[in-house]
Amino acid sequence: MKFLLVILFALIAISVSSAHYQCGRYACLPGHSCICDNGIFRCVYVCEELTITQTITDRWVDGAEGPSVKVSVNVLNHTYRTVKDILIATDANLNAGQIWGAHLNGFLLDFPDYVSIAPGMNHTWGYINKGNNAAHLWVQKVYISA
Ligand SMILES: *[C@@H]1O[C@H](CO)[C@@H](O)[C@H](O)[C@H]1NC(C)=O
Ligand SMILES: CC(=O)N[C@H]1CO[C@H](CO)[C@@H](O)[C@@H]1O
Repeated sequence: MKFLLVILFALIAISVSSAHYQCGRYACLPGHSCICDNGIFRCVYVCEELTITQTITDRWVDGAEGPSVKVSVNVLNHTYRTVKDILIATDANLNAGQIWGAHLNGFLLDFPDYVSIAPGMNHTWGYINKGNNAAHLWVQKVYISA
């Protein structure tokens, strides 16, 4: 019985941690962005610091697979400081083999360690999505240096 309770609590802990995610000592709600500004963490609903612009550059229909789109994504730094450690979330089932310039881990995308975006500059990456539309993407986490 005690053993079962331990398992139950472990399962609750797992489900809570997948719904919320850690942002310094805060837990952000799904769909919010964690911003670490010079060591200060905060959860925001609209991430004005980084803007994601998606452009569909190609589309095709494969007999068995149906429609697909090729999407180019610009991540624009809207701050006056350099940003790095960017984590972008999606709710789409992207294929890790059909993404360039970013790395997929479950429903999160990150970038090689050397990627940082200077003020007013973009980081461009891309992916292929099933269907006729670009995937829903949002900023999950960003670090703004001092
Ligand atoms: C960054 O991306 C935006 C949106 O696609 C574009 O309007 C802008 O010209 C780009 N800026 C640079 C410096 O590439
Ligand atoms: C669109 C754009 O360039 N936004 C801001 C990005 O950062 C630069 C410089 O830090 C600002 O001047 C821009 O307004």
